[in-house]
Amino acid sequence: MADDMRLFREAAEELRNWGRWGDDDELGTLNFITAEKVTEAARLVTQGKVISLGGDFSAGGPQGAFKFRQNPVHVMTVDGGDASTLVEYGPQWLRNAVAADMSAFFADNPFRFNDDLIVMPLQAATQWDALSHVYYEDKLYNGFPADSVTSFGAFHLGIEKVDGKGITSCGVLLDVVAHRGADMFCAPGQPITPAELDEIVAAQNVEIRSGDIVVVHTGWWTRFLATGDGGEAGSGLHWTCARWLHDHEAAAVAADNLMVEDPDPANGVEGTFLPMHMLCLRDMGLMLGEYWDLGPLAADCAADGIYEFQLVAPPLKVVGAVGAPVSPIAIK
Ligand code: UVW
Repeated sequence: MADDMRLFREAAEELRNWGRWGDDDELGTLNFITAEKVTEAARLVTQGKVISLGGDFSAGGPQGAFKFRQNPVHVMTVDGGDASTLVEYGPQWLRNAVAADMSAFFADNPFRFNDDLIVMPLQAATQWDALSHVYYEDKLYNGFPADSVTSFGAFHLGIEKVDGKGITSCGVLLDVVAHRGADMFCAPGQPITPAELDEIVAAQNVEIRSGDIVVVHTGWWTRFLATGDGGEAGSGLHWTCARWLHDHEAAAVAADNLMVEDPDPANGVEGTFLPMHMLCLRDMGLMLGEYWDLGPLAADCAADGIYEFQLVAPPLKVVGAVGAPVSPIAIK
């Protein structure tokens, strides 16, 4: 049964970090990542293993279920055909315009190259939600006005603002799939509760410390790779996990599913959608990573029993963007 709005309002009051790192702060809980924390993360590298947590950006991506997001459209703008045929056979106007421009490259010259172009929503695949992604009641994180996100982009809390933090820290994988004995996929209707996170922390014999990035394996991406169905909801964190992340001073949270949190309104707060997004992004200033590919990392952690790693996950620095693609890596 959905919780009521009164509980949400109480949580928002208690968890709100506005002013905690100054009135002009645009980093939120990334402030928990100190120089000492970055050094601590580097010390987790002992085996020389590099594990990619990034999904593919391709026409076969997870988009399509929501009409406002599409999969990437990737086209070539220069390829080998241009070198071998365009100069010789292209229509005159094209030869004038392009071939002339490229004659230095293509004529009497062994050098050849390919170029390409991509059109896509910044939220198409593995991504970070910037703090400007979600707001309510006309306010963004730290009280910045919602109308500071304009058709020119976000003047406050754009993704490029996190540049100074990397984003890199200690990552800790919490493997819900293994804990539930699930095959690939945590079924819808069973949100991950704070108590379950505590159980997983105990079972894995790990600790969540200030500045850690919490990485939650639900199995959704592995399931998507197997079925190609990007519309399946699956479960995620119950909205009350926002408090758990707050109490552990997590720097950020990432998961392998669509929204990190459980999207089922029956498990949320009656009268609103995605309450954990609202609390994390707008009240706490805590970024959400979505569509991460966590299958290989989970397999590796199960094999060596080590669930902590150096996480390196810098978003693409798109100025004013409210989210950005990322190809995170875990290094052990
Ligand atoms: C919304 O919150 C609308 O999207 P996302 O799941 O990408 O954060």
